[in-house]
Amino acid sequence: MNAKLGRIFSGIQPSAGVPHLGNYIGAIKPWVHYQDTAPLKPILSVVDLHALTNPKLKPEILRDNIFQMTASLLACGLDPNKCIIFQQSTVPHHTELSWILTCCSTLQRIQAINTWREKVKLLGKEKGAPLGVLVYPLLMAADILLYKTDTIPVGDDQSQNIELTRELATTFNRRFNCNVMKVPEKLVQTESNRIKSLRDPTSKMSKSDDTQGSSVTILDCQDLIRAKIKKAVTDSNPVLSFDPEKRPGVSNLIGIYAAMKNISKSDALTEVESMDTLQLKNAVSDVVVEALSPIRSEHSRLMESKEYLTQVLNNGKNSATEIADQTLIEVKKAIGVL
Ligand code: AQP
Repeated sequence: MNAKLGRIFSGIQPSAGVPHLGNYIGAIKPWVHYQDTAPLKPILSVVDLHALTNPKLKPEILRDNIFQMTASLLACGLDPNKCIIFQQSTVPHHTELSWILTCCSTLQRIQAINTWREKVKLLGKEKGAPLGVLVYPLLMAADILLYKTDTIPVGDDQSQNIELTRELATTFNRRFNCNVMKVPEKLVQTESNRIKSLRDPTSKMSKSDDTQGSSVTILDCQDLIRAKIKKAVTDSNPVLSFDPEKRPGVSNLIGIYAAMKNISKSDALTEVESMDTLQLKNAVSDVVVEALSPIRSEHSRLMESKEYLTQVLNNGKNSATEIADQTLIEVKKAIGVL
């Protein structure tokens, strides 16, 4: 048990129903580890309200994605008896606290966070992007502060949002002369743990990237996995080495190999050093196929039972609401509306 971890909160957007290899390696595998090592049940949210920042997401797709994502998390090994899994919008406290925090922040402060510029670019709507793309860090702050979170495992691209959350917690406590907000610590994933796109290994593997073959999803069949990895962009140097700066494609594959085998990158390099690029791709495909096959069949079994998935989310909602209720009452008393 790692007492330092305290309460962990993390979220995943159901912007696509099924996580990709980056989500699996960078987030879900660590969550499975935390559910056995953290002293309090980790809280994991299917953050559907965040997915609304994508204006292209259709209601019937989102509805299905929420089930698909929940089934994916369970199939990957998350155990509803060891963690709290819930759908964000079923706990309205998130939006309520988000508004209160919006009134504690400034436009200038939010505009200084550069993730919104990237999101606007990604959505391709410089003029028409939803305001949520700008203010989502305040909803994220509410997600975290509502559960008096101690530790937030995040990718380095989310560091600015966590800094904002920490600042908001401190400002709130100072302004309202209270100790309601817990200032969370971030557990930053280094750049080297980021899984890159198979088509462009200089950018991260992403659910919103619709370039064909850019990501492997956890439900891809064996043939598709092998085909995508075979086409992964590498370089013309036949000798393998690990150098994410100069050789992003090859290094990404070595990183995937290491993560799927639970070994260090240097051990992975030792194992694959004598291979050529095609052999490396085959070796990576083998370990990915081996790890994902049972997940794929468990996912399809779980999708047969929507009642069970609904029950898991309902139980999660009840547990999350119990904690969120408590915090929101304290917040309301502090700001003078209760
Ligand atoms: N490429 C990646 N490598 C390692 N970890 C990753 N994560 C995402 N992409 C990679 C981690 O997955 C968790 C959930 O991510 P998210 O759903 O909140 O959205 P994201 O970080 O914005 O990831 P995507 O795939 O690019 O989703 P969309 O396209 O919906 O925005 C997070 O812990 C994240 O660090």
